Amino acid sequence: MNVGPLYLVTDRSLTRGRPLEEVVARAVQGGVTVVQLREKEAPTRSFVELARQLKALLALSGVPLLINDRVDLALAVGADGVHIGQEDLPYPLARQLLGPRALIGLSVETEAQVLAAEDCDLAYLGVSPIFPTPTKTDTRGSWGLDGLARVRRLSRHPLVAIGGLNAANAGAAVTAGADSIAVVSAICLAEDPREAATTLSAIIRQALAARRKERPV
Ligand code: TZP
Ligand code: MG
Repeated sequence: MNVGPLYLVTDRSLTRGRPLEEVVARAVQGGVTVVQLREKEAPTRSFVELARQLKALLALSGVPLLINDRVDLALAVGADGVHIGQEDLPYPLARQLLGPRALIGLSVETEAQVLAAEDCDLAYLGVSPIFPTPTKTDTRGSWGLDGLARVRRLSRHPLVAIGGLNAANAGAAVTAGADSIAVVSAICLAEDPREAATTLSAIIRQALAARRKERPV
């Protein structure tokens, strides 16, 4: 299973007070192809509850649900997979626990991490962050579009670009090598998350089509 071109990462503090399910439902109507539930502060009990709600919501459209960091919660709620970072459960243990069908995405912040990930059976590599972003500040620097292009040359995995991406730069990120664009604020904070997703989806798909034409595989 592929995560598709438009990837929504949730942040309940950036929904303008709207319930997360409402924002996610609208975003899916606009063309989001995968949702990652990311909860850095929530107690386990509320994290599980949210995951259950999103799973039920997403089941209606067949959009996969990934859980950030917490392999145990992904297993508990029957999510489609997890997104792990370099400080989380190591890939082999996540794979062992979740089984061969689970989607596992891994964040990379350095070229050494990109190379180490070649041995993993990943759904995607999260190239993080492309640009500095107020949404996540505990990062070691940013890849930029040149860095993203370097990762493209080094990795066999599909690439999800994240960090500071929006309608103005998503096309350039695809041209540089991203197969999928992940956003938090460009959708969660949007006045109309459905419209924001529709616009982003069109831009990304257009850039992917142009890239295929330019560089047929
Ligand atoms: N990982 C790397 S950057 C980031 C995460 C979760 C936040 C991206 O947020 P935004 O608002 O799309 O820049
Ligand atoms: Mg993590």
